[in-house]
Amino acid sequence: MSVVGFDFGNENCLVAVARQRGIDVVLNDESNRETPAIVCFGEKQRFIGTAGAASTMMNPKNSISQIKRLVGRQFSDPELQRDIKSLPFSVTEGPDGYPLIHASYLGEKRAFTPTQVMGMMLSNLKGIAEKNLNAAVVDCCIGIPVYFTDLQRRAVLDAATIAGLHPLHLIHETTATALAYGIYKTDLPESEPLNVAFIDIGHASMQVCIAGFKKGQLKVLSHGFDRSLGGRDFDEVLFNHFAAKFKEEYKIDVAQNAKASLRLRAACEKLKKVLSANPVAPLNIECLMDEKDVRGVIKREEFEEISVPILERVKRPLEKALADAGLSVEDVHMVEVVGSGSRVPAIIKILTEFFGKEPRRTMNASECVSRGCALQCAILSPTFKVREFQVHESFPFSISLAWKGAAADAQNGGAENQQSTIVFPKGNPIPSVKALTFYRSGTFSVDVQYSDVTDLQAPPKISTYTIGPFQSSKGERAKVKVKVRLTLHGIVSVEAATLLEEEEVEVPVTEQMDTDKASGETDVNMQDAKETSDAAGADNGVPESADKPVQMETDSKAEAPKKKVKKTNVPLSELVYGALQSVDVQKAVEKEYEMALQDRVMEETKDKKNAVESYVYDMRNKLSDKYHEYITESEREAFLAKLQEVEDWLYEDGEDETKGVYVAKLEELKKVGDPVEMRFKESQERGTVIGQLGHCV
Ligand code: ATP
Ligand code: K
Ligand code: MG
Repeated sequence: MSVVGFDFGNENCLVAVARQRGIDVVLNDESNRETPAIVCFGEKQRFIGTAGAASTMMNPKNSISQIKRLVGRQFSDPELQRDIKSLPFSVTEGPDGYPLIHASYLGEKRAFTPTQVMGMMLSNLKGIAEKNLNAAVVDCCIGIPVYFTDLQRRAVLDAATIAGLHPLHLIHETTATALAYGIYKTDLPESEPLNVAFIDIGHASMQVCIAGFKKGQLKVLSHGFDRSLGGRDFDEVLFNHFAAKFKEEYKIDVAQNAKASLRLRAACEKLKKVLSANPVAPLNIECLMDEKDVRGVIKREEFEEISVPILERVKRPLEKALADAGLSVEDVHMVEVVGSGSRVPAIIKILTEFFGKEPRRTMNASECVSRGCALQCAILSPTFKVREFQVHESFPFSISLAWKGAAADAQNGGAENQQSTIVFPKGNPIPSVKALTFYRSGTFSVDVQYSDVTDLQAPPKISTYTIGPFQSSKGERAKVKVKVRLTLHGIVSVEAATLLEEEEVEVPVTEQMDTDKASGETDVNMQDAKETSDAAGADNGVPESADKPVQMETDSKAEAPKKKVKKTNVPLSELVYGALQSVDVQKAVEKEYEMALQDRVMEETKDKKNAVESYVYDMRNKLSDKYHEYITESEREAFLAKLQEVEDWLYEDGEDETKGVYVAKLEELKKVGDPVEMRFKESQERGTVIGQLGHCV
């Protein structure tokens, strides 16, 4: 199995692989460690990553970026609405209420889902890993922002499927960073934990994670985030500043021109980076718009002044993470800053003030997420031996199960009889399984939903499960145990429903325990189930006839069933709101295969064309040099003429030919050239032999 970690960023992606000697961030085809998250659709093929970024300026409308902002979000999402305003490509609402990305591909107007485009990017990253490992890559860990909703997490999994990847673990980016930080530390305390705050400011968002480290383990204490606070917001501030300035000075409205906007935004990003290291920075763009060259300059102080509305927001996620961890600033022993967006000095100033200590940059700020992902993958892989290190992850949201009360079940109507209970409270360990017991006489449904959406920008309802049909032997309300799982990816689903029927047979208590173990639940999970019943304060003693339709699973020993329990699986159907159907994912897999094939054919065609071109140049040189003696004058003249003819053809009729045509053309030239080459080689060999003989004498 492959051990690979992917950091899929809004702007930059990184690939880390595990090798026997450690974790390496690998280089892409262009020898860069960072690969831009861009897919550019062309007339003949796609350009992905660095190649995509190179095409952006020439083909802005078909260069898709900021994919991470678009996946798993409804079109009406206000954040998405804000984001698409500054994107150079077209995004519209699809029939399902989710966004569609439009691009011209192979000369046709095409629409793609954000998940599909993310799949293209992941497929490119997979290729980078494969080239470096020289092996197929399927198993991997992918970093995701902690604020990703259930649907966004599912979208990442679908995108991975489209790319032919199998993520073992979608891991929160800041947790990956914490893992990469802690696993190498040999001096972690035995008892009192070392509390470290990790702050990641990327291109579009900010994440905070406070973790407690002890020997051999880390425990995530809390998460904080601002989904829309990152490096690009500073670019936008500068963009608006200069756009207004240029309107006044040069009478041009950059915002009205897609290409000029793109160029100004790119220049502002550069300017921002210069300002991170210098007190003042210039901005010059030639021929920005209406043939006008523009110039500007800004001081860091002024930049910080106009950025106040953004900078003011940095504190909130910090406060929240601290409060949720139940710590005061003095309890935070270390502050680690990562993410390239955090290089803005004003941010560091705020962090220093807040924590009362200098934040540190001991991690590789751009690589730590991918490294942590690869480490996590290595931990999960049986083929790698990794130092014992446990990660106790904490879930950032509260998840409830909601259902209609038993009265509704008894056909009394009454939608008002809606009930719900929190199954996974915020801070719940990941992964986790909990069981709830329902008393019902027929098919019923439960909704999985967020308990609180104030921190989220998502509809509360995640999914609906219909449970049934089932039959109770006594014709009374049957006892149905519903198992809910919070997966390693932070996705919640109802996993199974079991009809429990008691039979009047005396069995020892221990056997009951054994059956539970045999059902595959781990000890941790059993413990979690017990925990819920305490936390939610479920009535353990409610008699079965009570109107209370649901009961949290209690300790199986407390129930002390002296009777044998017959267990029957109850059918379950799942509806996840906004998620792709598996047939659609399958279709997307096929489409991706087709597009990848087209890309490969085009790459090969280019290679074959290049081969013809270099043969022409190479042979021409050799004919006037080392092959000169091995071809007659007239033959040489004819061959040179032929080479010239092919060169001209390459720039005219042969500019845009198929792979087969270039292959044939090369063969045609080689038919003339090979004999010459042969004669040359033969004489060289003879020469060598003679030389050696001569030497011997
Ligand atoms: P995200 O974490 O939001 O998914 P990402 O991981 O792609 O995005 P990073 O690569 O961590 O983001 O950061 C990219 C951002 O950092 C960009 O906005 C870029 O302009 C900014 N940036 C890079 N270098 C500097 C610098 N020297 N000074 C200021 N900002 C910088
Ligand atoms: K990144
Ligand atoms: Mg990042």
